[in-house]
Amino acid sequence: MFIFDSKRYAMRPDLFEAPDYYNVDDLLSEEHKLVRNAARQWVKRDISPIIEEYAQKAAFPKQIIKGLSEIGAFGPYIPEEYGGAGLDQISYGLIMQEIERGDSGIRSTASVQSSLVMYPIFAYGNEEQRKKYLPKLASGECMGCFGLTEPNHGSNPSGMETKFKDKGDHFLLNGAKLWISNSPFADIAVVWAKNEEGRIHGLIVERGMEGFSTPETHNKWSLRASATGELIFDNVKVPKENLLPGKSGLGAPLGCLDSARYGIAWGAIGAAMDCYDTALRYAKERIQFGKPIAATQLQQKKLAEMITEITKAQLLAFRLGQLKNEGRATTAQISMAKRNNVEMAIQIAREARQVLGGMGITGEYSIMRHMMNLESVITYEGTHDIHLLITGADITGLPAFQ
Ligand code: TGC
Ligand code: FAD
Repeated sequence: MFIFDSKRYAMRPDLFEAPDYYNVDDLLSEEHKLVRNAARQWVKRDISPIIEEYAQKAAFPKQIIKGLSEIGAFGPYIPEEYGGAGLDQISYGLIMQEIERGDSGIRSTASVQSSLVMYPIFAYGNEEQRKKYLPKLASGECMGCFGLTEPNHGSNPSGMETKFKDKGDHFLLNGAKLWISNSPFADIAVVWAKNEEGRIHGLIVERGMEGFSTPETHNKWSLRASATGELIFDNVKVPKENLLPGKSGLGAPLGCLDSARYGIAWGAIGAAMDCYDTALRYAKERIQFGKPIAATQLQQKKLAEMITEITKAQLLAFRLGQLKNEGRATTAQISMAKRNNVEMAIQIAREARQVLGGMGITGEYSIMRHMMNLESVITYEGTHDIHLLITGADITGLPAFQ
């Protein structure tokens, strides 16, 4: 008989079995399955046994950085010549799904490193910058963060106040960024700032540059195993060779967001799968009124709706992956998938938590942690509202942001 031990941090053993109601696996290549299975096994071995403890104490488990690199989570689609895994977009999505099955905060670290740090250096950097930074970012020897959001400009980044001046042999950077994943330990930051003409550019700022600090943000009830902080620039001298020359304007950071949002659309499926699988197993084992609660119509309704929504989300992500592989996925299509799949996951977490009754609120099970994490996921990378407005603008041709 299981005895509840409120002093324990550890979750129960990870018995996860991935649901695949529509045989989506049949659509995957052998390489997709190999990559996915490696990530799945790594999560079971290296994340599940420790994640509850780190979430409870609100710390990022730095020891997992090497493992993330080994499963190809840092730059899955970056070419091998720069240290990336050279995989396609579906493999990238599957890796994000598996990591978020363990914890959204760990997936955040991988998303930021891959899509918000490696991608802009790869896509907008020059060859020297690619060679200098990408291999170390892929191995985890160098960790990065992405500074777009500011205290006064979240959903509307075009209003950003962080700016830099041309001082002849260097740029002088001033301003502040808020809510930056990985900032407390990152070695470099890809920072978006305006030049004297008000044009947005990306700059690589390195830890140790005078006037650059990264205070941690505490007191989060969500993504507790992910380190979040600020980026403060007080007359930071940034070498001119640290400017990303390939693209400027708001479209440059938004292009990175396309890639990260795509990964989140897959990641959220992982969190939802974990909640569903946990609730299904619990419902079959938990006896009330002389029978498993899974034999009651009310709990079956919850579980049946969960697997239906997961299946729809899997198909949405898979098709989006195909479009992305062909270079045809639009920003609005990515928004739809991010918005739908994160909402799907948060609803499933809430329902799954109820299936477990009181046990659902404890750290013995992963559900409440997923539910709290998803409150960030539904807000960052464009809020639920902003993604609806992106779809609205796309189908009507009439942007309603202002
Ligand atoms: P808008 O006028 O629509 O566009 C400005 C310029 O950008 C171009 N553009 C894009 N280019 C490339 N890719 C895209 N996805 C693009 N979307 C737009 C556009 O064509 C235009 O170009 P040009 O040449 O005409 O100037 O811009 P807007 O100011 O009206 O804003 C639109 C809006 C609201 C959709 C956008 O600002 C937005 O997406 N806001 C949400 C902000 C956001 O998502 N922030 C995320 C911060 S990073 C983060 O949260 C990381 S969490 C990571 C983790 O831990 O996992
Ligand atoms: P606001 O923009 O102030 O929005 C507040 C509310 O108003 C929301 O409900 C929003 O939907 C609504 N709203 C805004 N505009 C409109 C409108 N036009 N019409 C209708 N409703 C509207 N940012 C980074 O740059 N890098 C990171 O690494 C990063 N990591 C993050 C990690 C965490 C844990 C969190 C919570 C955030 C992170 N962010 C990061 C910031 C994130 O992208 C922003 O929080 C998000 O874009 C929303 O901005 P905001 O919080 O300022 O909310």
